Amino acid sequence: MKIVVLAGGIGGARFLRGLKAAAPDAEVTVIGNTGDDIHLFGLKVCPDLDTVMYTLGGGINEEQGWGRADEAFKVKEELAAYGVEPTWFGLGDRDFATHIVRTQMLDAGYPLSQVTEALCDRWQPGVRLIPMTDDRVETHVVIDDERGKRAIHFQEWWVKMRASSPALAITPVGADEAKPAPGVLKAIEEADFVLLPPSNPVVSIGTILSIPGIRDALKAKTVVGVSPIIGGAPVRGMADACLSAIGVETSAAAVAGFYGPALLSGWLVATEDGPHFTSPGLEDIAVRARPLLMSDPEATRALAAAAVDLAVELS
Ligand code: GDP
Ligand code: FO1
Ligand code: CA
Repeated sequence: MKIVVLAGGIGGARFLRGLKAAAPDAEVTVIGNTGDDIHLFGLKVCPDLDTVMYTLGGGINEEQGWGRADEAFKVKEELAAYGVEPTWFGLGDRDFATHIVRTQMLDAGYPLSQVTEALCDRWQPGVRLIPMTDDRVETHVVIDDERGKRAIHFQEWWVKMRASSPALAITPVGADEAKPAPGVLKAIEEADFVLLPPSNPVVSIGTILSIPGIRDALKAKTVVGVSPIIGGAPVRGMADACLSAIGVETSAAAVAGFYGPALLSGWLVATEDGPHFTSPGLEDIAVRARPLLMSDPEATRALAAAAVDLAVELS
């Protein structure tokens, strides 16, 4: 069985861990979001790719969901002592090594997809991890605060400001001219079905779908998604602030509507949301209510198994 998964960071990575347990023999290709990427201290940082790689490779900080386990912050302290900005983004010493290797290879001329493959040689995530594109795409957020109306990098809005200023717009800068990375369209074409984990619909899945060619390639496929929204709120993080920015309500039904029936064949909502799920215009999407909390390995496996079962049923 060949499965393609579009993934952001924590939600995507945890779902993938469940999928590996639910379908151990499947060949899984992960198309990772790179809109969160940022250049810091001369280094290229790819938070969502690293979160998937570390989570599946056993190197993640489990409590936090991002960054390395057993981490230290000596380099960060030294940079702060020099007064070097930014100080609001916490790169750990172990994590720094990943960004140094990545930047060195990019500077030598390797595309991000090959660099990611090389990093995965160490981590052996058990899936093929491909960035959505080798081109530079960065999500920017337009805000209007006491300093005026301006666009800032997504990480500044998310990490530094904790989304405290409402986003007037969220844009994947560079996406229009970007091409899917080598292997992305072929993996979709060859897949038995495609899964959308409970990743952020706007800045994770939405960004991947903004790369020309990817959404169209998915139209020919059975696509099953898992709602990141339970009972009208994101399970963690501030996805509601992203959904508000694009005028989409924070509910499982509204996210299904945002993806739309042209993309989604099946949609898993939380058990408690099942009875309230009304979907005018979405009658063609097969909706199933299941426990959606990835609270422990067994619950996560069962969730991924439910997504696979629905995809097999609809294929
Ligand atoms: P990020 O890139 O690290 O923000 O991670 P993703 O975009 O992959 O996923 C973030 C989304 O995961 C958030 O909107 C959460 O609501 C969702 N999420 C996190 N844990 C769970 C869970 O246990 N169940 C469900 N259904 N969604 C979850
Ligand atoms: N998130 C934070 O809230 N604060 C941080 O200092 C931070 C550092 C960081 C370093 C490496 C990395 O891969 C991820 C990091 N994240 C941090 C998480 C991450 O940037 C965001 O949660 C996502 O990009 C949003 O999806
Ligand atoms: Ca992300």
